[in-house]
Amino acid sequence: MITLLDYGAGNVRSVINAIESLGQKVKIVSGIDDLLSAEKLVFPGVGNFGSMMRILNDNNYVDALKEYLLSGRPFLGICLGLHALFEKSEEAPGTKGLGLISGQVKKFDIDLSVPHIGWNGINIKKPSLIFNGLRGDEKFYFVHSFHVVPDDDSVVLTTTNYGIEFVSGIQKGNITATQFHPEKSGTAGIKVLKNFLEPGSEKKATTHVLKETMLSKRIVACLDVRSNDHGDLVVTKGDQYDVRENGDVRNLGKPVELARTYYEQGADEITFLNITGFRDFPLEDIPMMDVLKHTSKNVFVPLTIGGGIRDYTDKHGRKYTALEVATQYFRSGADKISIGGDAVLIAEAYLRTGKKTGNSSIEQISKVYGAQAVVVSIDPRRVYVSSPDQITHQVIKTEKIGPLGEKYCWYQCTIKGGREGRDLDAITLAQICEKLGAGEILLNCIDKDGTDSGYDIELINAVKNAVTIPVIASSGAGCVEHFYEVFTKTQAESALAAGIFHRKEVSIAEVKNYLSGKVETRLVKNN
Ligand code: 1PR
Repeated sequence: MITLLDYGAGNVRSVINAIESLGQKVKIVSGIDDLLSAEKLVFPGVGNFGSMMRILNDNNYVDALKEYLLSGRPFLGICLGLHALFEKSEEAPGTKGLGLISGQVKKFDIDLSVPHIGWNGINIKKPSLIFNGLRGDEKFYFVHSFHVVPDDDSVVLTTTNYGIEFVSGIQKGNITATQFHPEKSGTAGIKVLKNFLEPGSEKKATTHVLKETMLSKRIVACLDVRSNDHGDLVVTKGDQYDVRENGDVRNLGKPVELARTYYEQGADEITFLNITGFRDFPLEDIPMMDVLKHTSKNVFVPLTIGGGIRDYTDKHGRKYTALEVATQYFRSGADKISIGGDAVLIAEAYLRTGKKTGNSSIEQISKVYGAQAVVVSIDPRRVYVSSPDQITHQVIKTEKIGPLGEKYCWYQCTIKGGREGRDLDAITLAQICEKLGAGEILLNCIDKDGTDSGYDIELINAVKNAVTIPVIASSGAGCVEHFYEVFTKTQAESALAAGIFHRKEVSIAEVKNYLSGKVETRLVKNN
């Protein structure tokens, strides 16, 4: 029996699913006695150091947890479960950590995008049972803005390079903790968990020693989901956001099955967009929750869900906050949520007042679950202008001359699935959302969606250069070369595609094989 300490934030379901996939049972801590009597304890966490320690203190878990850690019984900490072991964190100055490892947690101070999101390697510094059976060149999934700095080098188990060489794993006696998420790291991560749950006796040294690890560019498979006219939940795909063909909603498959297929092909992430979420209430949309629950049972890469994340009043007058909606999604197996229409309205309000209210969905979800869990999905449409002074929006000079010979354009934000254009440009939206606490931008483009004509490089560069958070380029991929183009002509961290994968024109494995040797990616055969 594995005991799991769930302090109420982030996606513990995926850790439970990963452990259960290895045939083990999980008991969730519901009181101090569960901690004290645990045989093997896993402490996963995403979110904020301050709120984690507050919850541990409020539940009187701190002393029991320390007692467990000092007892010599096996412990695996993941992400914040690693940070908790340290004395303090720059994420919450003044808040004390458990202090079992001397040192502190610091914010990344680098020129690269923060959070550090994605698949990166590890340099294994000492033999450990948890790496038995691994070669050492596998990639693992990271998502964090802070990293640990132990005082004593002897506890360092692994390091990873991202602007600096930082400590990505520690081991001290019975205590093992990783910055990366084994439960989200495909088969390599599952192997690490298995080694923790059923350790052999022999520490086999890994055979591959990396000099410097590299963050991979991510390939994201996107599943636009909605009910068709017969009431079945289907994966659909639009052509410039029009998902109907001869009057019917295009049906390209079943969400859970397709997600599993893409996971097996090597998708680094799966995104579900509930594309009618703007008009329905997601908490009444039980099938969508079920999609997440079933998918997260056997898909061990990050899952993002978008659609309908906003404050809502139901037909009985009960009010729900966007945070409550997001919490249900996290509890169902999502690692990140994506906010579309609501982000536009929030940014418009911010532009009117110039003030952060702290009440917006972006701020609230980011505060509780961390910036890395909040993606803002932008649905812009290109609008040509003959001169930049014609409008107040951020305008770019374009090489694709407009129909009336215009040399400039701006990207107008839309809401309600592209149905309503707003007086806000995509660059400004991205900048405001970053300020309010978003951790990533999913940058669609209505003009390119479903066209197979390649990504809108000008749009991606304009937005990427305006923010410091990672950007997922989306819309228009029609062949493997388009992925190469977006990664070499822009600094986007990820490329998302839908149609070519659903129509089986190109598989994810083919994209990765094409990029191999040209662009850093996670090759499935290596993981
Ligand atoms: O506004 O918070 O409820 O979120 C709704 C979400 O649903 C938004 O993220 C919005 O992008 C999405 N959405 C709404 N309507 C549509 C539609 O297609 N009618 N889909 C829609 C957006 C675009 C991408 C697509 C890429 C790649 N889909 O998801 O997957 O363009 O496609 P391609 O590779 O085939 O070119 P809210």
